[in-house]
Amino acid sequence: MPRLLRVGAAQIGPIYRDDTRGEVVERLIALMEEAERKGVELVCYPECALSTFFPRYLLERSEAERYFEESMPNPSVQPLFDQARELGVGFHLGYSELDGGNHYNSSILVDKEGRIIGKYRKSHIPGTSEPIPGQRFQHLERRYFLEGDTGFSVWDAFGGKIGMAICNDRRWPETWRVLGMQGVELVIVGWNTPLTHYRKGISYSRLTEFHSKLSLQAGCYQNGTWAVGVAHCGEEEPDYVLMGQSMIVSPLGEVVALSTTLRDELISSTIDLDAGKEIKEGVFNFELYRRPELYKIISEPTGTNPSKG
Ligand code: ING
Repeated sequence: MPRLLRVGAAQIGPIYRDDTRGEVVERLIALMEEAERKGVELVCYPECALSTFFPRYLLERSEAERYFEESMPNPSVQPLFDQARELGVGFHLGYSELDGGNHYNSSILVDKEGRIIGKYRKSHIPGTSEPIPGQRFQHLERRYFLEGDTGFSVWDAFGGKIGMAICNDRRWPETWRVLGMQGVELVIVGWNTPLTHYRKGISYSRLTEFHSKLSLQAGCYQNGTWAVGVAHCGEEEPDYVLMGQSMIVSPLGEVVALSTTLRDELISSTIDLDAGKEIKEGVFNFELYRRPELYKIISEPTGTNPSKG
């Protein structure tokens, strides 16, 4: 009997600088209601799903603070938790977390009763902590967020083994392998990825969407896991466009659902959580084929060619 789970990627279009939490939560609830009508059991919202993607700005600390959640849930997002419990739908939510004075780029996994069953804090924080001179938009995640201290975990939930990653994490094979070693069957990863790379003139800007898809397809195939990738996307202000391409990817690396807009958009699929079994027992039978004694260098801080920064 296949272990079926109906999942949805609830892509969020532009959230403008002065949009209130209440306005955003209404949009999240509308997507959850659409998902429930389509039989979705687990709705996945993106990274930083409650506010504009503020790391593009150089802000005073007091201004930046307004984008952080001091508790989760809290009065602004409680309606989302209530609606989820009412509809019997679980969800994933990315948000900016303030915890004891520390600022993290975080995500939670919430069950169908509205209980938080897992929290993850983004490990790979891209961008810079100081603005790059002469650039109209910045990518100051390293100014606003600490590197996550949770590491990568897998939770027994929704009838399977669910893991979380956030945005830049998807680009690092270590993310996927650490989850894969824990038997992950579904990785949920939200993102805010500027279509025009935050460093001007970068050679790979033109490949932004390709590299996102490549990262998910490779991660899924090489670890025999499903992934729901979900974008916070669209033109959040003139000339600042975040990519979409929310997608659901199978353990064989196939894209089974793909968003086609840069707006609020739900894509969904009924996934078989056993679909990765054959490849995990075949090509990627870790116990039989892996050679960890040869891999030690990848747990070192840098390889033989440390980056010049
Ligand atoms: N955003 C981007 C991401 O990793 C980035 C940063 C963009 C890195 C393009 C490399 C290339 O998708 C976040 N929020 O991590």
